[in-house]
Amino acid sequence: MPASSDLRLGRRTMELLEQLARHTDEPGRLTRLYLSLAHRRAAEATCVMIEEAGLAAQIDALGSVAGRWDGRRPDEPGVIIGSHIDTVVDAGRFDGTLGVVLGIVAVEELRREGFDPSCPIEVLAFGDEENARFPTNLSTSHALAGRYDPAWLDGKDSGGITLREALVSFGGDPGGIDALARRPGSVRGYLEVHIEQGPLLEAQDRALGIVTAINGISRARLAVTGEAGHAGTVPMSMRRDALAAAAEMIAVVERIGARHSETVATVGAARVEPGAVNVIPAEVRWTLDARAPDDAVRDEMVKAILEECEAIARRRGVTLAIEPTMDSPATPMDPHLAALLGNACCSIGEEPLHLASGAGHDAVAMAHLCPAAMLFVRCKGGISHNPAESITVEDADAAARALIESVRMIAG
Ligand code: HGY
Ligand code: MN
Ligand code: MN
Repeated sequence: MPASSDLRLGRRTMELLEQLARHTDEPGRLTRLYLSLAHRRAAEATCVMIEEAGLAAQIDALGSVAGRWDGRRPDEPGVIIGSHIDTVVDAGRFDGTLGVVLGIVAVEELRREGFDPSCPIEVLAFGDEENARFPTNLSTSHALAGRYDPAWLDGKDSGGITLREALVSFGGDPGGIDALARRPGSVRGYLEVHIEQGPLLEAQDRALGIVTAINGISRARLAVTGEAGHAGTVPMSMRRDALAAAAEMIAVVERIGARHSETVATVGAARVEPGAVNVIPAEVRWTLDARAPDDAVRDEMVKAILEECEAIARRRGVTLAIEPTMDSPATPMDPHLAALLGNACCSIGEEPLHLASGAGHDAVAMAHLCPAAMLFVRCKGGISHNPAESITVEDADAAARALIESVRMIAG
């Protein structure tokens, strides 16, 4: 399938992404956290886009948007095309949302061509993939896989609001979560298209990639507690400075994360209390994100980091509280579905690169329900989680055509 005439599919993709990028919680930059007002607006807009593509659509009990095309045999196991519309803080417009929009563009094009699928086709816009607001782990896609952890409802955001409270304010329904679980065997496959968020496709001059496996992720919230004091009067030897202790610990995270070429470890957020120029810091709350393709290596890395941090706390006379918030296993993609995606790429003349994903995705949760596979799209400089995130209209067009061919192969 050659490039669509004047890159129509790529342009349509960029147009829908532009519309969704307007829904932000922070004027001047794109921040759309789970269950925020911007998430509500984006979910409503996505619902309209899916309905305008000719599918029935609704916002589910957890705030995900689900569109459905019954096809010739509605009771057959169907295919789900999905990704997420929540974002990190100060995000790019492509992470997650690209995969939802390409699902919409694909069904629009297939319906325009008069395609009559042999099984249902669904488009899913998950709402909590970044887990950037609450201590959750892919909660909205895990719900479809029947693996929602009720404890997530009691998790609190930085403002002390529980997920349950935010869900009710959003218009969701904590009582409707169990009903979201799909019967095993009811979905024949999950396809997710996502920007690579890394530099390999660009380095190898490939537009598209096939994900072999998704790295495992450990996350935790940590709190170092020392003692506030006067910056001018307390001798250095008598301090229990929470920030100096945290700084030493953060250097440990970087050093141990760098030990293996395949491991990464990041402290993405830190908050100092009371946070005044002339007060010795009393408390520092910070986050840990540690990843590896091998779970045993990841567990060993996290254990080494926490042991050294606890030794620093003892030596400095401060306390260290550790709240694990995520343990997401390394997840291989389904080889058959991945091969089908690869054939679809080749059928449009785009030889794909096969690569692992350092980023987490809803496909990790969906792999518990059904065969899952991911198609990566080249992004400029591999930049992501950054407003400079970008793809070309040509690559968007290629991704749309590869996805359309994949759906034809599965549901033709
Ligand atoms: O953090 C991640 O890997 C993804 O962007 N949620
Ligand atoms: Mn993502
Ligand atoms: Mn992300």
